[in-house]
Amino acid sequence: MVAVPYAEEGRDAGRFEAWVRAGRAGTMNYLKRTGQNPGRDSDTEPGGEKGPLVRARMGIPFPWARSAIVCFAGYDSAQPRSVDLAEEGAGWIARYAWSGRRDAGGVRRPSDYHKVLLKRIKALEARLHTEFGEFEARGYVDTGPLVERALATAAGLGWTGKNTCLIHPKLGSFGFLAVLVTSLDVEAAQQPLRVPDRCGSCTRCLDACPTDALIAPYQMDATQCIAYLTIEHKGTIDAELMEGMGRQVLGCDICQDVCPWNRKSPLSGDAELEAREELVNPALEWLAGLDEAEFARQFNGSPVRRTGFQGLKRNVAIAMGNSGLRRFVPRLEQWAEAADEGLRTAAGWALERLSLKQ
Ligand code: B12
Ligand code: SF4
Ligand code: SF4
Repeated sequence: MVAVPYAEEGRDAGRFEAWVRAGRAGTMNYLKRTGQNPGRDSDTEPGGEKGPLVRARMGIPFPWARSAIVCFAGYDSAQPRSVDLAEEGAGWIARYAWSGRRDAGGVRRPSDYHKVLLKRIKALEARLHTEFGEFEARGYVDTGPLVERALATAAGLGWTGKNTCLIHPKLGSFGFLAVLVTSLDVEAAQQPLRVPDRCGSCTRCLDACPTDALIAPYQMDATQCIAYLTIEHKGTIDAELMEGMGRQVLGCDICQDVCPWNRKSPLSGDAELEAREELVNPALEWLAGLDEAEFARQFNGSPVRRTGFQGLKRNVAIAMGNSGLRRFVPRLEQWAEAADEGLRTAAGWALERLSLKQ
């Protein structure tokens, strides 16, 4: 639990503003909303309104806030890393998106950390109301108007690594953040100690990032990050970035998989966030062959849903181009005629790349 505004809020607000104004947020317009009209997109967009960025300071969206409870929920599992050798023709879906839970009949269904953790944050809020009575509160997992990693660092959960992830000294960085903003006061004596930066002279994440998205230690240009390209970016992907995307079809774990702080991170064992084995090193052929109904069956209620049916195919086409495997040519030829421009362009690029590799 940390009092808000926390001591380093001004510094963090400056970093966030500089990042957005430098264009690092790409098309993620929700990050650019301004204070005067939080419902609209940024003053950095043509026609947008001037004013402070809503997310930069807690006092803008939550003028009543006095404290925040920040939770870290580990999601590492006993599965391979994206940087390990994999079978020929395998793609990669990021670890956070593999999750599933068993229903009453024992069948594993997709689960999504947003929903799973929000339910827990709401349960925590209900318990606090029983103890402290009436107060204002809002719970968020990922989608709230706040910079969760900055808040988690202030709450003493870990440090911001050079890969920009929040690293917990014992649990590593494979963890989700969940926040409960409250109007409850915290005593000064209860303020958490900050965890010092333990990256030292290591630069593994910067060296391993295949698209050079980590432009400097602690700084990412999201427009070059594979997680952004495969999930957030709609339509056509810049051809210059496609080769670096390798076999990642949804999200990217590379800068965390090479991090020494994740070598011994404990396995989560969370029954609502179990790894769905079929999504670990998934065969590109399998993903390519999913029709819309099967896509919905596999991914409704899963974070994979966010990229959409066409988006996933586009990403698979790029991974096929990077595979060096000629057996994907017929599928790519079919996609090269697709109505969807993003998919068509990716398939055309992949065919060219495979022909160059002959
Ligand atoms: C937008 C977003 C993205 C974007 C941009 C990521 C980015 N680095 O900014 C994209 C789509 C690329 C992305 C990718 C991923 N994301 Co994301 N994302 C977010 C989101 C919604 C906002 C992040 C944001 O505000 N970015 C703006 C930058 C400026 O803020 P920041 O990254 O927190 O940066 C801080 C540091 O960089 C630091 N800083 C800046 N300069 C300097 C200089 C020094 C010297 C120091 C010490 C620090 C420092 O200060 C900044 C602000 O305080 C948050 C949820 C939220 N509401 O906060 C989740 C969140 C950050 N994402 C998360 C996850 C899990 C991921 C992925 C792992 C998913 C995946 N496997 O594909 C990757 C990780 C990639 C990476 N290396 O960060 C988790 C991170 C958990 C953790 N342990 O860190 C979050 C917190 C969601 C959650 N609730 O769990 N994400
Ligand atoms: S998630 Fe992947 S692309 Fe993004 S910074 Fe890390 S290694 Fe680079
Ligand atoms: S790989 Fe090294 S530099 Fe990067 S976050 Fe981990 S410890 Fe820090």
